[in-house]
Amino acid sequence: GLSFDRVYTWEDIDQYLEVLAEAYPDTVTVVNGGSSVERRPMKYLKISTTNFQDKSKPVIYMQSLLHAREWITQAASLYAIHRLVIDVTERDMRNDFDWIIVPVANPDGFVHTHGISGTFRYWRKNRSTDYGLLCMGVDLNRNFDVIFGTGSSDNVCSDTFHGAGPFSEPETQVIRDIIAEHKDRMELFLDIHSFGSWILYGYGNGTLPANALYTHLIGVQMAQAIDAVKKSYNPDYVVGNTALMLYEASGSAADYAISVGVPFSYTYELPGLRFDPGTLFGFLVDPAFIEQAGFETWEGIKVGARYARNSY
Ligand code: 0X9
Ligand code: ZN
Repeated sequence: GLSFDRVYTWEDIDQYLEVLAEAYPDTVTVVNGGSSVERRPMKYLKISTTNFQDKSKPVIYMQSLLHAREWITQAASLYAIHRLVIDVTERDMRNDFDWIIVPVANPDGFVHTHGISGTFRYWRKNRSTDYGLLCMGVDLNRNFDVIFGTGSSDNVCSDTFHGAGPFSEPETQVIRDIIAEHKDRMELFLDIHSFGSWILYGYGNGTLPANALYTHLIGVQMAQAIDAVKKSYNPDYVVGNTALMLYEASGSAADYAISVGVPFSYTYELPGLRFDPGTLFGFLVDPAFIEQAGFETWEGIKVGARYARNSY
């Protein structure tokens, strides 16, 4: 297993997924969904006690590191994997659902944030060179085919540049294809970001989905489960529609999942606070907070999963 006292590199995680699949062949499959711009394999785990053959089970999807600099989010995926695969106490979560977990949704960007002496630590986008070399990269969370271009930038130098068109980037194509393959029984979609202690739902233009009330109520239940185990100096999670609570955001992964019929879809923004003494740490990670971040987020995910099962 992993120790939750450090941030792992893309290579570490890539290798870990292979090791898990080999060590737990009955429950874990590693899939290479396609290549990133810089030709890194976009690997993800399928975790299932029935090898995804039992079509009566809901599928839960989660991903992290779609934004390169949001390092703490890997803890949520790696912790969930740990609890589902290795921990004997999570039988229900393992038995009742098929899980798809994409720990590094933006591998090139994430590798770039490890660049020389931390220069590129705050890189957010992918590493596309299609739009010139002066400014590189597309905001992958603006590149999905949903209300495209309304809450994003057409300036390639912007951190929210939407790209040439919907799914212009190989990384979002991979995610699109995973959703398409499983959307018939995908009940819950979770895109883990940081920072701000938010649980957000669509749409990013302020239009509410038909099940917005239920979406909100489940969001509140998830937030309460996290807050119940959080460290007291972190703020409580706030739940709401992205545009109403934060700002307009088009082309997001979570909104795309709703648009193709996934009933419950959330963007988590993990806390940006330092573990101790409680000052703002933003995108930087206090190693002492990593395990707590994974643990408390998992408490929220389990609540979401139970509702997903009951409504399936
Ligand atoms: O702006 C974003 O992409 C997300 N915030 S972040 O600070 N991590 O960049 C929020 C996206 C949420 N969007 C929807 N659920 N519509
Ligand atoms: Zn983000």
